[in-house]
Amino acid sequence: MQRGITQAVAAGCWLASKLFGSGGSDPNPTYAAIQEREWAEAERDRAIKDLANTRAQVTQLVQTIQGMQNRALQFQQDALSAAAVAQQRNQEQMTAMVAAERAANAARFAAENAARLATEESKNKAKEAEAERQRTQAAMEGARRAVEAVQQDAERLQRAAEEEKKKADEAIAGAEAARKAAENGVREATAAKEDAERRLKEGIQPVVTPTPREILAAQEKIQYQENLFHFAVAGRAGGGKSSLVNAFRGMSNRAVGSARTGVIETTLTVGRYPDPDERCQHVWYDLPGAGTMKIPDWQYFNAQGLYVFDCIVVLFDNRFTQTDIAILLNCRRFKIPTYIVRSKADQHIRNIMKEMGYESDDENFDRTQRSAMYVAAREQLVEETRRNVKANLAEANLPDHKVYVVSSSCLRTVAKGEQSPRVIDEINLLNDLYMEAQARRVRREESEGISTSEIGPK
Ligand SMILES: Nc1nc2c(ncn2[C@@H]2O[C@H](COP(=O)(O)OP(=O)(O)OP(=O)(O)O)[C@@H](O)[C@H]2O)c(=O)[nH]1
Ligand SMILES: [Mg+2]
Repeated sequence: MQRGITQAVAAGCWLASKLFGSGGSDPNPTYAAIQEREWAEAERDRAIKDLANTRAQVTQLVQTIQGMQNRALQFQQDALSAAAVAQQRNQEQMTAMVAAERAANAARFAAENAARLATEESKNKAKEAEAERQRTQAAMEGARRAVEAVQQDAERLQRAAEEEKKKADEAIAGAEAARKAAENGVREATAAKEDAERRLKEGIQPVVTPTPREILAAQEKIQYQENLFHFAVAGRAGGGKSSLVNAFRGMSNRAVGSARTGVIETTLTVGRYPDPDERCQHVWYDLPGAGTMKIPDWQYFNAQGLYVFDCIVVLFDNRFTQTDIAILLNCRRFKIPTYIVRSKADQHIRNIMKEMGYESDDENFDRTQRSAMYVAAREQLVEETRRNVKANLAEANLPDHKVYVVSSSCLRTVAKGEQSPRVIDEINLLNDLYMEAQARRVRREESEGISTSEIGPK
């Protein structure tokens, strides 16, 4: 625009200069010059006009440009403001972004850290897991070896057990054989025992005959003297033998020099007790009890050397037994005078009275009733005793024999020459024994001259 205006002005000026010359006027212009001049002037006016128009246009343009510039400026300012705002926002966004980035970085760092820690932890855990796995594997290996060892042990034990079982079976078989052999032995022994008992019952004497040497030894043992009469009291253990010997000698069981007595197996060796009355020349022998574990029944006679005594009192307490029968059979074989005596009559009578209903502390029983009962009990005792012994003797094929029922206390009283209201057979027994001794003395005097070495079974 500016350049157009300038060119229009320059063209008008050139035209004017052409028409009017520079500095000098033609005093007689021609018509052509006048027309040219007028054309130039018209051109000049038109150019001026154009110039004015152009100037107006330029002004308008300038204004428009200014308006546009203003608007552009405004736009620019707005843009600047917007840019500032945008920049502000951008700044804020940047700040936010920076913060976000920082946060992201922090988060990433934290995440990385956590991841690293987690990785380390997982690595550690993996290591621990590996160590644990190795430990477990080692433990499993140990357990497997232990199981193998146990299995081997079990197999070994099984083999040992089988071996032991085999041995045990063999031992059982051996034991069974031994048991059968033992049973056979027992059967044979029982048969032999039964045979011996049967033979005893049938009166067959045991085939045990003492030699002259044994007889002499037995005589020496009891200090046998030809001028003395040797009484032995034999029988089952606890029957009252020692008490009877003491009673024969007129002594109580507690007296000094008396034979020892008691409720358990008391007399274990033969006791020699001379009668206190030297005139009668009796010697009493207290024997150990028969039928104990130490000496069986059938050995008793020979074991105690009973074959050397002049007279044997077979004493029993409650039952007349096979033991007593065995002694009697041997006495018969050796022709030794025997006296069957039942002891403890006082005790047995008391027991029978109790069975009859008597109670010692019962006031309903007066003296007369008590005496009557005592007599009845005594009769019962004597009668039952004799009947029982008789039956047993008969069963053993022995001849009937008198039975003396005595109590040691009463016998002691009588032996001392005193009287007793409770006498049963005590006086008879003493008399018969003395008579026996007397008869032997007579026999000895008749057979004077027979040497001691010839004394043997009578
Ligand atoms: N009531 C009463 N008891 C008697 C009688 N005889 C003996 N006793 C008692 O019976 C028990 C045994 O008497 P002992 O004389 O030792 O009998 P034992 O036969 O010599 O005994 P062992 O030597 O062991 O074989 C003792 O407590 C005596 O007091 C009796 O006639 N009447
Ligand atoms: Mg005794």
